[in-house]
Amino acid sequence: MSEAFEAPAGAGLTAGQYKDMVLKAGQEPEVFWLEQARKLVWHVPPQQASRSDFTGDVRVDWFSDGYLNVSENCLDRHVRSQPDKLALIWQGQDEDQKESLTYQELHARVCRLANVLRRLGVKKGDCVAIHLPMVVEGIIGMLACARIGAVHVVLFGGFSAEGLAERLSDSGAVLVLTADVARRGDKRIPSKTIMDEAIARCGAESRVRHVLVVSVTGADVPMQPERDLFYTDEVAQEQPDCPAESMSAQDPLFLLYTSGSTGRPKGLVHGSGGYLVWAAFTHATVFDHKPDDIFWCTADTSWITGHTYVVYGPLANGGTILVYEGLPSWPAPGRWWDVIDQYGVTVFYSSPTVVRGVMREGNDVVRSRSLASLRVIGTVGEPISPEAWQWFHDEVGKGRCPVVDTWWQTETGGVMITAAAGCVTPRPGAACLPLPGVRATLLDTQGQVVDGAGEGLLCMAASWPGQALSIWKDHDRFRQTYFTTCPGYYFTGDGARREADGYYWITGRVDDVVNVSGHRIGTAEIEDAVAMDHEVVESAAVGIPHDLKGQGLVVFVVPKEEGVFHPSAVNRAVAEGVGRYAVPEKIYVVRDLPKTRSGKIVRRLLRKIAMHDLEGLGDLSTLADPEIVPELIAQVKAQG
Ligand code: 6R9
Repeated sequence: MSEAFEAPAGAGLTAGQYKDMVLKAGQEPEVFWLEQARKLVWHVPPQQASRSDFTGDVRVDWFSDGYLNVSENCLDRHVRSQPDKLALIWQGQDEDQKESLTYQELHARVCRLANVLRRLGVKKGDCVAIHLPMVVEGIIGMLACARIGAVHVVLFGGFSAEGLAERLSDSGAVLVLTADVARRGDKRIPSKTIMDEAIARCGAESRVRHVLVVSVTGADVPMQPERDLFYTDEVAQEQPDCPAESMSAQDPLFLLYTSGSTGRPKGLVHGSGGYLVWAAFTHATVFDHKPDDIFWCTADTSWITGHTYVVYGPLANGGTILVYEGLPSWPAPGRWWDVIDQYGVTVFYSSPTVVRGVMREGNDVVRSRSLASLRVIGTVGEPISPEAWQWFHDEVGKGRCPVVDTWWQTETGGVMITAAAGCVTPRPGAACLPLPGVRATLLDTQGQVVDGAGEGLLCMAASWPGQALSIWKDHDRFRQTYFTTCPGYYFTGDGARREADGYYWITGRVDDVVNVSGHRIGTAEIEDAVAMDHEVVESAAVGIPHDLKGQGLVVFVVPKEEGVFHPSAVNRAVAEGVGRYAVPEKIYVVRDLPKTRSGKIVRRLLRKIAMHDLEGLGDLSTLADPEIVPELIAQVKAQG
């Protein structure tokens, strides 16, 4: 195994060097990606980059003759070169709950747990479910699985027992890591009890042999003899060393069920080699990683963003991550800004939902904090309106930090389209330019490639190292979902517009595009226009059937102050921002919008509520706040 730690390629680049990299990755992808791969440590270095093929049965295949271990790349090589560097700073939601782990300490903790897993019979290729809040053990759990070649599947703490059961059955998890209780502000979520119910619901289908319980609050929980074990008791019996399994680059590292989608959950499978190359490369390139960074990605680890930019990217690059357990404005507005000041966070990566939420608290909150340590700030998950972008840039970045809006998906493993910090000039509201090696393409509805400026379905013409390999146990569904809409291409499900100079603007999921009298209207377009109205905090547009126009637009608006808000202002903003044809049929003034935990507005629900179709609203447990649904129904009824 090679010893030296080579700095990731993307960091510290000038705009010119970045352009050269884009060219090289485009012209000689094999050479370029092998070069990137060799920055990792391998047991057997790969001789070949991609053998992927988007036709026929579809194959996503990267570095497949190489062998490595992901946890060695994230830990051991840094322990050798910088054992005392902080790997992880954890701050609980109460001030006095905190912990800092050096690379050496994190390595030891991961090894102890890896030994526990092995002792409990977890084998290479087995699935382990991780159902924990933002505590250190969640990250240790992921890395411990990686160490022994187990496949982790991180499950959101807010899933209902039914939601968990579905995913436990589908993955066939043999062991579960859960908490006694999870905290969310003042709320307490009885994680262990919910998990017990989930396992019971799996019935004969359950393969869960053990449940390891992390004491987060120290609450008493029912323990089933033999099956249930306390985490701390188990790790205390083990040694802080554990040999790492040698994994093929194509061996699965994790499964992750996609958020907010309809139908059965899809367990996207990510591999070990390609995924880690992509995580490290994009983390370095997009955020211009520097060794002294304190990198804070606010995403929950149960989201792909948490996998790639809380854990794998920054740790592969030997960085220091900050993990904060709590909510942005609990116990009081400005909590996250205090965390940034307290720890000297240099890179802050969050979501437009968070930006809109904190915007709503007024400028005084953010202006009363220093935020001088910040160097780069970013968002992911949904389009950010130009107004929110500008506010983030001016008030949080103090006009000094590049703002990176990053477009990507669970399926892509890491960032695909962005304005890489220091290399690409951003445009507020635009996703900007594809990263090196990303062959983004627009196709029209006839499947023809759109050249130059234009609009179409956002597709990828070739594979990239971070691409998901398959859907767990259902490769045909993978092929059908992503490779049949535009044969020969990976279809993202998103629409996009491209300017003549290549900048991309995401128009939203194509299933969210509304067609009013033949005019195609992106819901994001409407919402951007509505956002121009300063009385409005947030809005969501949906299309519902309309006798004359095919579809009509309905807009849900969250006003800053309910009493003083005039719906006609929305009409004006849409007419001005988009055109008269896009003026909504109906505007509903509501307190909040239904969102997934990753902050995506669940338009499917809004559409049904707007149509007064209240049958089969589906599983609401994936919502950040399920209570909003009955409230919305009542508000819509009251407004006719
Ligand atoms: C990382 C993540 C993917 C979908 C994607 C798109 C939307 C994500 C975006 C964005 C506009 C951005 N999306 N980032 N839309 N601008 N910067 O979010 O993964 O949860 O799988 O969602 O989210 O619609 O297709 P995932």
